[in-house]
Amino acid sequence: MSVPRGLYAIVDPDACRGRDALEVAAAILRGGAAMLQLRMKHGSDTARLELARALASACRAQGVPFIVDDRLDIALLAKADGVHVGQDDLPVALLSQQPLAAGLSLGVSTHTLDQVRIAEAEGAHLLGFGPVFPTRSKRDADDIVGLELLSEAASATELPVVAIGGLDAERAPLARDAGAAMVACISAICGADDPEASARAIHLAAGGEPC
Ligand code: 3NM
Repeated sequence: MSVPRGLYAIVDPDACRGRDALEVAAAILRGGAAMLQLRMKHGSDTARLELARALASACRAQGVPFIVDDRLDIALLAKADGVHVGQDDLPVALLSQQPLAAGLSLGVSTHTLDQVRIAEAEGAHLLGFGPVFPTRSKRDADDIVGLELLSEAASATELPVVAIGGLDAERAPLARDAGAAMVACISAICGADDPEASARAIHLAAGGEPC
């Protein structure tokens, strides 16, 4: 999968202010997103799979790669394009050797330069790096990495680095200038009054192609 530029939209039903996550995602896709990830920490697996399938179909219709957070099983059942894991989730060293995951894009959350180098060596295809700015969307967030370390991370790897944590349209150009291939957001899009307009502004500010 080639890696586009712009907004890496993370759809988290908990961040949608009570609105339907699929409708919020549809608005985000209309605004423009280079990739879209489902992050669903609460709810049943039935609900998770149902939403993943619906999002996979909406993303496919727009030609936007669809990624599932944490869960290889849900990613496979929903025919997603990839799976994203954190440092305490399924190890990318295993996923990259696992025939079941062959063909899936493997993303890994990293927070230090060592983690960047290790994830690349273990077979990741794309790296999240953060939190670049303070975030309220992740309870157990690591220490703030800042723009300087983001720039070092982008230089330390051949892989595309996705900046995450506290990003919005104003900060997206800073992350792009620091070397981020994409800018990931939860609250600035899912929690926005107008998710479509917000996605469009961030996608363009992050260097994405107008859609
Ligand atoms: N991962 P918002 S920060 C899911 O640093 C997540 O790896 C992070 O949400 C990391 O755009 C984060 O609302 C939350 O700040 C990002």
